[in-house]
Amino acid sequence: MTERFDLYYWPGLQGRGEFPRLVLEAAEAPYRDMGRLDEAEGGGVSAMMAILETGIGGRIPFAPPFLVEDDRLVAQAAEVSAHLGERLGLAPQAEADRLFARTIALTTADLVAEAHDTHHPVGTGLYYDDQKPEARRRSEEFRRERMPKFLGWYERLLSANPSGFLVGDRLTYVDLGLFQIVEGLRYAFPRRMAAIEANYPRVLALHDRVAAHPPVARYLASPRRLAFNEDGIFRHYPELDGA
Ligand SMILES: N[C@@H](CCC(=O)N[C@@H](CS)C(=O)NCC(=O)O)C(=O)O
Repeated sequence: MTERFDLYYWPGLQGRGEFPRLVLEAAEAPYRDMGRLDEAEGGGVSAMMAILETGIGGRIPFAPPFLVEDDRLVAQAAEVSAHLGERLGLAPQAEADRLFARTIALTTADLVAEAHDTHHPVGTGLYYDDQKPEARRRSEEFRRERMPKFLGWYERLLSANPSGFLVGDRLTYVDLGLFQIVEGLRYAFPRRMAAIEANYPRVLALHDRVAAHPPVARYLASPRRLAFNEDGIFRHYPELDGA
């Protein structure tokens, strides 16, 4: 094994690539962010498209993000994050905790998909402008029902664990995922988050603890951390927000 990780994701946005990227950064792992790497160095969108076309040894990912490590290829943001967490010391030790961490990661991926669908409820391939009324309806329901349900579930997990982490007694990849969820929801739905986030004090405390983790803090202050924008999963369209 080379111990070098190649992460493939679209350049110019955080998107789902941010979940595995945070794991690599928190572990200070040697990695190449292939979508953002120059074509001359074997990166760029064309390198990503080539793997989406032909795969590596017959392993063809359906969509980014995906990770390549020698002849290994892992796709799906939750699966890549779990794999990296387990490889890089950012996963629980006990098997029961490792399994439950995967449960959390997949639930976080569900939340990400629902956040995406607030602005693309009809079709991923259609423009936002062509699905605005549906986006408004979907966002209302997401803000009213789904945000409290998901955030309340994370809060209950944290209430049940005195360490202040989601699983076990140390930082893991699922804590990094929850950090990103709070960041994303604050960006996309600032009015709604301002109205409800105080109901989730343990979630906020974990968010702040992750942000202060020195490798994460260095990453967040670096140019590698892109700003949120309206190409990603979490988009700020004021008409979709509300208290
Ligand atoms: N369930 C997958 C979804 C992957 C996904 O939808 N990737 C987006 C970018 S965030 C994409 O490029 N999709 C292309 C497509 O679905 O055709 C995951 O969590 O990684």
